[in-house]
Amino acid sequence: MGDTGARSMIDPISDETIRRYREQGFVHVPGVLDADEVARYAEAAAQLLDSHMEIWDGVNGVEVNYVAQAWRKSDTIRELALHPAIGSIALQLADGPMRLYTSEVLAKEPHKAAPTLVHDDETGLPLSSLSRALTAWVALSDVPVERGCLSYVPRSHLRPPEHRQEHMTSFEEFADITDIWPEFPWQPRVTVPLRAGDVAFHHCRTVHLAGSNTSDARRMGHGIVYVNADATYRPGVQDGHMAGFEPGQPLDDEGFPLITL
Ligand code: AKG
Repeated sequence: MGDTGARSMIDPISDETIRRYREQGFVHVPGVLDADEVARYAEAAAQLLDSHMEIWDGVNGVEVNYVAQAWRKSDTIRELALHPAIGSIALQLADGPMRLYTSEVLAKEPHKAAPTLVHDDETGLPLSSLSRALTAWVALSDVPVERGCLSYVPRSHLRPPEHRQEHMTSFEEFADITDIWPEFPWQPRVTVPLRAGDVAFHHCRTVHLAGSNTSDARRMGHGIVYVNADATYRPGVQDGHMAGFEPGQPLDDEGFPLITL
């Protein structure tokens, strides 16, 4: 499915990988981080979970234990969020100027975590102008199917606006996917297990979900959210860190660094 083998920081990705991402709305890139990097970032992520963990208690019960704005809370996780190899792939996939918006540590505890509900990321972002926005889901543990890897609906990022929920100002507004896209139950899904160090990228309009963790080990990942460089603030959910921003105001370089190759 994806590129193969470990990569150096400035490797270009193949045209085929880019084509598949644009067509399908997600792509799996193996071996982006080496074993030493995985060990270091996994330790930092575990420390953040010990000190700052929040609980995503969703429609399915406890779906994910997470740390919001993780890159602002740990220098090591900041380094991961700004990792040149991951940022470079994101830029090549997006094909336009991008900035880092946020990052989250995303864990599922063994035998406890429920499936992650079906959603796309655009709905929950308090921003406008998200045509190229994407998430890099970095595996900091092996994530086989049994540990709750993500599944994606191919081409769902291309569905028309009437089948998307572009924005919400409170979680009460969140619409079940079948209400806004009645064809959803009949769409094929692609389940993408990851080895530690692999990264799966998905467009912000790609419909996705994750399984429960029925294994004996914690599932741990780090989601890095990149947005169009000219994205602007649109009051919405999870916007506590945007205090002082006016509606329509562009993101600044200091709080939301530009990604460069
Ligand atoms: C995302 O990164 O967009 C997710 O939805 C993550 C969900 C999960 O980690 O289970």
